[in-house]
Amino acid sequence: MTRVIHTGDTHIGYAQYHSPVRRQDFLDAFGAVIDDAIDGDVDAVVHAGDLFHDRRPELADLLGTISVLRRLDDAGIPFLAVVGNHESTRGGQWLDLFERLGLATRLDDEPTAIGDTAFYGLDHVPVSRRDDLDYAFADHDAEHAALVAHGLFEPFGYADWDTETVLSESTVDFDAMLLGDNHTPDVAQVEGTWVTYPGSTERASASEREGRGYNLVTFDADAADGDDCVAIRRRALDTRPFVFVEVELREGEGESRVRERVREYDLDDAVVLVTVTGDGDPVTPAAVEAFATDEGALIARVADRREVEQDAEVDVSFADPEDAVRERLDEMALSEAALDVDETVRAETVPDSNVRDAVKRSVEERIEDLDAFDRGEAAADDGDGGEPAAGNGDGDIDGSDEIGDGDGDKADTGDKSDTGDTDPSATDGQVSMEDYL
Ligand SMILES: [Mn+2]
Repeated sequence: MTRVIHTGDTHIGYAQYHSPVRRQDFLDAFGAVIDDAIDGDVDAVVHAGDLFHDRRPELADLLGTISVLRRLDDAGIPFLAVVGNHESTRGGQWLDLFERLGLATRLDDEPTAIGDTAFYGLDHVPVSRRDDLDYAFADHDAEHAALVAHGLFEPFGYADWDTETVLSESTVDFDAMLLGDNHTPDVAQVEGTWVTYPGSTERASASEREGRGYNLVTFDADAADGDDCVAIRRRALDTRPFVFVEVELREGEGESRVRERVREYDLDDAVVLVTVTGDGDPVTPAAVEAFATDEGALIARVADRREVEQDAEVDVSFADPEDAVRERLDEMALSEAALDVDETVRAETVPDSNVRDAVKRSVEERIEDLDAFDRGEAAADDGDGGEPAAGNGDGDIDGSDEIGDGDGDKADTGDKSDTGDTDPSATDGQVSMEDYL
C-alpha cells in the first residue's frame, strides 16, 4: 500500500492585493499541508506544480520553502514534484535546487518507487510543443503507477490537453493522474484511470470560492470498494477567510445599504469582496473599502457592476472583454509584429514574469522580415467571428469574472499591462536560480 498527499498550485510568493500578509498566507498553506503529511505519516508528498507564483521567487520565499521542505525531510517523507507553468524558467528549475539540496525529487519519465507505487512526472508543456511529446516512460516493476502532471486536462473546465491521448500513447499503464494547474478541485475517471486536481491551497483569485484543500491518495489492492486500487479522499485546509458580499441596490438605496450588508458578515481578518448590482445611488468603492477594513477586514475590494452597465458611450459587449479589445485592435491597424507583442502580453499562456523574454523572442523571430513591422490595414468592420478568446490556454484557471483583484496578477486576469511586482526595471540583475547551482 502507498499513501500520499497530492497537492499543487501553492503559488508561494504571490502578494495578492499587494499584501505582504497574503504573501505569507500562501507559504503558510504549504506549511499546513506539510504538517498534515508529517502528522499523518504519509509515504510521500506529491506536488503537481506551481509551487511558486512566478519564476523569480524572492529570497524570503525560497528560505521559507526550504525550511518547510526541511521539516518534511526531517520526518523522512519524500517530496516528489513537477514544474508548473508559473515557476518555469528557461534554465534550470527551482525544483532542481531543492533536489540538489536533498529536499525533493523531480519526477520524470523514469519511475520513482514509493512503497508499491511508481511515480512519473510530466512538467507543463506549452500547447505548441505538445505534438512532439511521445509519452515514453521507462518500465517499472511496482504494483501501481501514477503520472504527476501540470496542465489543463480533460474532462475538466478549460481543458486543452486530451487525457485519452496521454493515456493511450503512454508506454506505462497509469492507475491515476495526479494533476495541477486547474485551481478547482475535481476528480473523474478516464478510460479506467483516475484523474484528479486537488485545487490550489490558498485562493489565488476571487473566483476560487469553495474551500481549499488537498488530496489524500491511497494505492492498494483493496483501497476502495470493488476491484479499484486507488482511493482519493479530499482533506480541507484552514485558509484565509474570504467573504463574498453581493448587494443588489434598489432605487433610492446607496452606500449606507452597502455598509449595512457588509456589516452582516464576520469580517475579522478576512478578504472581503463586495459586488454591487441593481439600481440606486452611486457608491464610492474606496469609502466602502475603508469601512470594511475599519470593521476588521484584512483587505476589502468593491466592484460596482453598475458602472459597466451605465457606460453607454462604449459600444461593446462586456460579456467578453476580449471581444472589445479585439475590436479596438482591429481599428488600430497594428503591424504583424505588434500583434505578436499584443498577443504575448495579453495571453494567459505566458506567466507575467516571462512576458519580457517572450516578447523579445517574438521580435527576434520577426526581425528578418521587415514587412512584418509595417502597419496593417484597419478593419473596415469589426471581426465578429466567434473566434475563441485569446489566452484561454494554459494559464491557471481561476475564471475570468474577477472582482477587485486589480493588482496586476496575470494568473488571474491575463492582464499583462500592469507589471505588478515584477517591474521589468527590477528584474535585471536580480538573483537567478543559476546563481545557486
Ligand atoms: Mn497554478
